[in-house]
Amino acid sequence: MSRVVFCRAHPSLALIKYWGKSDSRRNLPATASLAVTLAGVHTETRVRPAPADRVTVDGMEQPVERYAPFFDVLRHRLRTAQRFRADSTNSFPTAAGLASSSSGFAALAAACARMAGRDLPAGELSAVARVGSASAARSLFGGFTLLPARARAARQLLPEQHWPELRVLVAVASPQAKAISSRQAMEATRGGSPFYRAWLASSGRLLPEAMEALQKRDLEKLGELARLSYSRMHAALLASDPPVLYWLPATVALVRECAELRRQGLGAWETIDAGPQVKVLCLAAEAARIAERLREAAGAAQPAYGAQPAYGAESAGGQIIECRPGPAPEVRVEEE
Ligand code: 2P0
Repeated sequence: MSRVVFCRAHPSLALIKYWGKSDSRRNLPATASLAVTLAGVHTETRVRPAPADRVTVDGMEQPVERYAPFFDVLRHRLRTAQRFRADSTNSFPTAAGLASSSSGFAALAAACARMAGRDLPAGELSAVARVGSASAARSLFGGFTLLPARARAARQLLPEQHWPELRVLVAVASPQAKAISSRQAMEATRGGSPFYRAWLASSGRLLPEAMEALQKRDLEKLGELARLSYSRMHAALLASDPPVLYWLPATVALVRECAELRRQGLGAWETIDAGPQVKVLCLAAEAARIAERLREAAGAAQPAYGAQPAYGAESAGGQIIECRPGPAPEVRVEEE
């Protein structure tokens, strides 16, 4: 019998976005991010001892160099020479702007620490996960989280029970992996967008108001601030040289549908990450009605040029995944 460590972790959706690094080598964020950990979507990772580090995601071997800085810091922090084999699966499209790297590195950090026989505090695991992906620092905590600018670790602001009626409808505009990673796109924005400095300044101004709206469970206020955050992030991206545009026709259709829903008195506020998907904040009582409208809007949108057949029948129909504030990663030891 051999020991396997299993971890299920949930992606972290930023309402106020992290976009840009203050230190690329250490992977420190240039902007503070305010996020919610999402139940309803997850990464499941199984870790075993191995002669060399190896990672698969949904059965696909991952490039070792992408994981090397993370494993180096992990081993240093755990004071071990252990190498790991990790096999991950996502319950949602990978590398498509659904924050698979947040839940992925969070699960990996938690599972490897347990395999090495060390249960580090969540704050320490958060700092290790951040080296893999800064958003993963937030996924080590449930509920509502903050990763301050230039911070090495995230922290929990409020538990998931703070706002049990909150829903996030994830509208999948395309399940295809993105052509440009968020890391590349962030660097492109920092190096080539004249709006980068304005983005940093504006992001810092949105944060205190957003924290207050979250504390008060004021969805309208929080939703409007989340809209400003993603819109300004994408405006800076679009002004990069060369420009980066993650949006597809279904993305635009979904943004417009949210505006129409609000005009009709329904509370639906969208946010968009480094990909074409649209995530819509709403309350449980209106979630089913809003989901139906989003499905219709995404389904009616024209497919992306040249993106058939992956952007075909099923995806163009607009898959909607209903999420709610979720828990911290769950870790357990299995025998096989
Ligand atoms: C976020 N995103 O706050 C922002 C908003 C996408 C848009 O964090 O370079 O995979 O690995 O630290 O965390 C996606 O980027 O980037 C991301 P790295 P990450 O959730």
